[in-house]
Amino acid sequence: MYTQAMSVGPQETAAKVQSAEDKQRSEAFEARIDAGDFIEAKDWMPEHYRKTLVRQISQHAHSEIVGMLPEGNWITRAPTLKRKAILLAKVQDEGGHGLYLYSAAETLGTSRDQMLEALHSGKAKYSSIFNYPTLSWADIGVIGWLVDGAAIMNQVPLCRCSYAPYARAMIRICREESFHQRQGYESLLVMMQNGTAEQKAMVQDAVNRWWWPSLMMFGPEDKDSPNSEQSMRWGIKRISNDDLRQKFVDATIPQAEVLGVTVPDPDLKWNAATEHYQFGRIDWAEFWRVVGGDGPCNRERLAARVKAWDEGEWVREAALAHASKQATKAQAA
Ligand code: BYC
Repeated sequence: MYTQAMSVGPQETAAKVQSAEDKQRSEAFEARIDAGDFIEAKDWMPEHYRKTLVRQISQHAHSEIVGMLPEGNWITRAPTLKRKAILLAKVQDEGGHGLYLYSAAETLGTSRDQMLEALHSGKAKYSSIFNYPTLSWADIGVIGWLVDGAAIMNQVPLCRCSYAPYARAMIRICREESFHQRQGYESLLVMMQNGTAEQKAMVQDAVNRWWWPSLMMFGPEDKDSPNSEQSMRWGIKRISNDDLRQKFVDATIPQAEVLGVTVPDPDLKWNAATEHYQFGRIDWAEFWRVVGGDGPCNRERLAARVKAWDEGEWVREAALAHASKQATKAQAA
């Protein structure tokens, strides 16, 4: 009886063989990661690695697409033709970044429809920063300078992400982000150097509102970041949330001095011993409120995306009908 209970049926044998194979594959995968190899879409990968990538890349894609909204709001109100053309190009670039990133995520076996469904139902996240309003033209310059500046700091290391399709998408995205950052800084410089007192005050007011949310873009402190350890281990993230945030502050404060603006942090000071700026406490309660859906513009942003999706249904249907007509023609030929 005891031996009967211990005997292994064909299904259990298959499961054992399967798990032995998985163990071998998993060890080979980890060895490739340790050797600094890049992983391609068709390579074997652990399910958790795949899920982590789909989560991060799709959130990143959603951030680009939702990120078009606060700026798109100002295209018709840009002060000159030159600024309008720049802003149009920037917002179009962001649409393009979203599309590369959705494509990179699709290589992992999740469809674009599934990702968009997750966004529209409120299940998927996108960057907290896009839940703040753009109240004046200076906000557009500050988004370029601070938000794109923070984005580049976070995204340059992603060009070396262990998942090759994501890393390749990031190379192109970073080149464009660098232009986005510079155009924002330049537009602020013009206002600060040649503008009226009101324009200068408008820039300072925008910096005051965007500074802390920009620092929050890097995510929670390392000690409170549940995904960091494994993502760093797998080479998905190369630099931690706190280290990137510090690099951003160190790079940005000298730029603020050149502009002639201050950041709204009474505790900010240069620490000669560490050779870094020390900064005050981030309001993490605000961060989690915004991430949880209760920021100043969360509902408005999601409603705008859902409306665009619903109103675009006829375009998707027409594109599919055209593609199937072309396929039938090609078959007949
Ligand atoms: N906002 O364990 P953690 C742009 C979530 S677009 C919202 O540290 P992870 C641009 C996080 O997802 C810029 N949620 O997570 C576009 C996690 O929740 P789940 C977008 C955030 O993934 C247009 C939880 O908090 N950039 O540049 O290891 C115009 C715990 O966090 C945020 C990217 O997406 C946040 N700020 O690290 C202008 C870059 N931070 O998923 C500009 C790619 C954290 O477990 N992404 N959370 O439910 C990343 O590098 C990483 O995903 C993060 C977070 C550093 C953001």
